[in-house]
Amino acid sequence: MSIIPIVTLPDEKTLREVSKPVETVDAQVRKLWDDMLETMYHAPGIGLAAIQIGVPRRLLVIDLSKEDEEKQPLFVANPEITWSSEIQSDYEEGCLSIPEYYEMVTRPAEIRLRYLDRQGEPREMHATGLMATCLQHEIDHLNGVLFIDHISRLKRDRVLKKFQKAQKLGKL
Ligand code: GNR
Ligand code: NI
Repeated sequence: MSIIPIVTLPDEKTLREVSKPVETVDAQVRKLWDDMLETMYHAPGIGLAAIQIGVPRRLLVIDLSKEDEEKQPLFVANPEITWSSEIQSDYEEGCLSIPEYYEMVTRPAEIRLRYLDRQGEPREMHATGLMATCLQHEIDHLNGVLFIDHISRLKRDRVLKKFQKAQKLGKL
């Protein structure tokens, strides 16, 4: 397994890409998932989409376990949200591709999901709470969407400008 550099703003060329489905869950996909997981644990973060390490495939990993608990990695390929609750919930989100920026985001509180698991078997799951938030955040990445797209334009433009400026000053 390897730790791979995470793509951050202002690299919107990469982060805005729409990722393509994987055709089969093979050894290459499992290797990519393992690298994503190691990169995510190292960051540290609770979720990671493949595009965040520069690979435009519809793959993500999530692990919500606490530091003192056994790890609980979730490997997801080609996710599709089949249902979202009318009820919304607010959560303060962050993103490894937008370091050190946190903002409240409103999303459906519960979702149902179809995806392929680590064996390539189709699965369904119902997610609530942080898992529902995190899955929606990661699936957004697969579609080139960032959590700042769910906040006010003023705040979004301010964040984008900050990262553009930091890069110009050689601080990224
Ligand atoms: O580590 C992460 N924490 C987080 C917190 C609230 C909502 C979403 C997330 S996902 C984020 C890692 C990341 O950027 N995944 O794409
Ligand atoms: Ni993110």
